[in-house]
Amino acid sequence: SQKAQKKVALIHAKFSRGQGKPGTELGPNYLKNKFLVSNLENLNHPAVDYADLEEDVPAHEEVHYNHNRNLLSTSRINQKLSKAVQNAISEGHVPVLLGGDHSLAIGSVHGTANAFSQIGLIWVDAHADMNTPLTSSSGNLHGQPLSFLLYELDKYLPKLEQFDWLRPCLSARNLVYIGLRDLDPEETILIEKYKIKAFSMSDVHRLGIHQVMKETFEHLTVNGELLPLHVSVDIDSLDPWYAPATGTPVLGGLSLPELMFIGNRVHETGKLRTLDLVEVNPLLKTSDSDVDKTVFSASRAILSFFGYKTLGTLIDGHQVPRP
Ligand code: 5AB
Ligand code: MN
Ligand code: MN
Ligand code: MN
Repeated sequence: SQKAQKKVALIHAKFSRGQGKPGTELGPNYLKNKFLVSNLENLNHPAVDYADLEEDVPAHEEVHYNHNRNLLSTSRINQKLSKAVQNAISEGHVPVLLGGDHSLAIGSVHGTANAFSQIGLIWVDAHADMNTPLTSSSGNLHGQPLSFLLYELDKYLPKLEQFDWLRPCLSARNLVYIGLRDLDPEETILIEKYKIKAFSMSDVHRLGIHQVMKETFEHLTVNGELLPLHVSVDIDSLDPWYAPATGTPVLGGLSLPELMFIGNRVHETGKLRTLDLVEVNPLLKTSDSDVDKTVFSASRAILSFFGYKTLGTLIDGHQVPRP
């Protein structure tokens, strides 16, 4: 029988104020389904409900900065999230953030970064999420988490007293993007200026996902050892064929098998420390099958990071019956 493996600490984050479309706060209730939980159990990574976070700032108390909305609620939930992630890791679990919008990566990555001396961050997304409050055209914080996290971008941030608790915690050198295909002009400048490792969809086609992962792990290896990994999966990294129910879909994305390949390769390294699955919005649908498809894809994507393969899983003690 297999040795006991880490538990998955599910962190439910019912939050949508990092962007303008209601619905991502419903994500956790859809993502924590029977298929996910029973398969995690079969994979020897049983799930525990670890934390339940929600937006708790009345709309009239929200703080805005120029056109950037909802700084107070975004700061507060991320501060709690960072603590939950750090606690879960210190108890020996692998936290899995069920979002919620991608502004939640501020707290999630901050938590992982503060639990280890150095981490590698793999950001799987159609977007670079590296705007600052000064470059963002939308004013949505879900397009800005990395500007709050990277040491190199600190000098571009205005002073925001709501985020007093937050210090940058990640070097641009330790970030790898996969799936990019919709960047804002300043994001392209920053990726170039700080030589950030970025695999666009075009790179995925040129190299193939196998080579992309090989180079990703090479890049995140320091002194011969792969860094502890935080993987932040935005469901819009997938092509809208696989994940239509999301706020900012972009054509020409990853296939579900490609995303599951990423997950399987990460699982094989044994270095996954935290996983985010964000931006599922069950209200953005033209039919119920749009939600089913998106949740199906998201569940399989999460499971792939814990060893779920299309070939199936060997269950402890399970036998083929004889007559
Ligand atoms: B997501 C855009 N760059 O800043 C912006 O879904 C889109 O977390 C951001 O990747 C998309 O508003 C944020 C235009
Ligand atoms: Mn995105
Ligand atoms: Mn994103
Ligand atoms: Mn495992």
